[in-house]
Amino acid sequence: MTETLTQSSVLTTRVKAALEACGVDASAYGTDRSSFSPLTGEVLAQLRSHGADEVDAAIGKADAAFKTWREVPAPERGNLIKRWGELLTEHKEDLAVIVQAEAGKITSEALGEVQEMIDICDFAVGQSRMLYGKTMPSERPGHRLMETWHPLGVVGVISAFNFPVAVYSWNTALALVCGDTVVWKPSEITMLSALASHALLARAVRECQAPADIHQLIVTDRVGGQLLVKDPRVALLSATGSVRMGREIAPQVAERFGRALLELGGNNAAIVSPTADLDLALRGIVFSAVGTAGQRCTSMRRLIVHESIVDQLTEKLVQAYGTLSIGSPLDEKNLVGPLVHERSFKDMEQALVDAQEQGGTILTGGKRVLADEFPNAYYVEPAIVRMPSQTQVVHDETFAPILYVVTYSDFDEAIALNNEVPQGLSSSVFTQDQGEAERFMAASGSDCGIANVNIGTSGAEIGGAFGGEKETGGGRESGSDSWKVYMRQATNTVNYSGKLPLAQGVEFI
Ligand code: UN1
Repeated sequence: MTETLTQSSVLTTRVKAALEACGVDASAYGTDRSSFSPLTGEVLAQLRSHGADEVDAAIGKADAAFKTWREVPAPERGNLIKRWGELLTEHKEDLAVIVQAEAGKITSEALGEVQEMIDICDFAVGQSRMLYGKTMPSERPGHRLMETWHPLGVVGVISAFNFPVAVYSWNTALALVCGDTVVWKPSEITMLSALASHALLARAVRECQAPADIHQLIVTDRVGGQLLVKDPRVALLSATGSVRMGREIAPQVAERFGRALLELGGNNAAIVSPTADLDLALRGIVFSAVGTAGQRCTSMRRLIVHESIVDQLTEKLVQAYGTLSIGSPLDEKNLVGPLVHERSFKDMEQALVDAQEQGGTILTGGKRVLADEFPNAYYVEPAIVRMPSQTQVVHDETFAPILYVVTYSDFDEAIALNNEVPQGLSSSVFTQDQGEAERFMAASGSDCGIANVNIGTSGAEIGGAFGGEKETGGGRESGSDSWKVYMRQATNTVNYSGKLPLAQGVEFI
């Protein structure tokens, strides 16, 4: 995928070819909305939007298809996801080209995102034979007590631009093996990636002769998304985005007693102990702080460093940042691609102004680059800012590559600093002291959903549950037993005794 970007049309041509290879059909295109590339600012394609009636119809179709799909044996439902995984493997490069063009990822990360889809498909296929319920000893003779897991209904998925297809696939692969149907509202920024993923799934659905309507894609904006949030036919609403979005959505889903799975802000920190292997820490920090241009939910935004090593570590970091090449991800040598749009750049600029006003010193970065070559794209130097403490700007998450550095003197203080912010997605500690590692992962340690040791905050595997606490929303997606949120649980008590003993020894007729 190496190519020097000389003409903007090169990118559009590549994307068009990839969309065609994935089987996106002509009816998706129109004149209602444009899909832009953050690489150049160019329009990649124009799309047709779905109106309120079409959103309503999509929910209706998914609801009707649920009635059939829930009756299909789960391992057979798994066969559909197996086929989807095969098609994703076959079209890994095509989909990565589109993800790269729309989300601005470097090639390796764009391919990694599609790999994450393939991985969750594998996981979900296995899970389709493991939708286990428990049996428990009954307190009554001649009774069996057990639980069963049943399909839940329509799952609404609202996904973000930064992982335009992976996070959606975590939800979709599990929801479909669990017997649910899906209505997907992708980010308005990454509609082409969505159309391509949807087309591959639609092909798998056809080939496996699954009910055609089990998967619906709605090309719509916030207003269309609201219809999904408020619709009582949507049993589970899984949404990834900002804390602000979550605050709006959560009460609306709760009001109708729907189920919500929220994956909201991050603001993740790493603690660096004086015992840490600094070379290893350096690589982990740079990947998590700078990868995806700091636009992951799991991006590292805070570094809590022991005061005895802070100068040494920041010096190494500044040096490492100096070697990162920034520019179009179409050029393989670049490790830092663009911010997604001008607003992100403005937010970054503002955060850096605020940080300085709050006593911070910029150690490196923060400037826009390549503005002459790409006047409509926003490439920035990742920034490191030394802060006297975690002031307000450090508490607010800015979705851009800014790493704030603060110091600690004892480990309890470091944990307190880690936990001080309102968000609670990911965290990590770099240490060779086993006691510190254990304390970090203990009940009184990191309060985040992810607590890593000697690894950065980002780049989780699909096998573990993914999600976070506090303002991050509390949801868990992806691996482990996250599948349970996509199903409803029933408890069954079976009496084969021929008598009717009552629980708790109650006597009646
Ligand atoms: C996200 O940014 O919403 O752990 C998801 C990671 C990726 C997923 C990030 N596997 O960084």
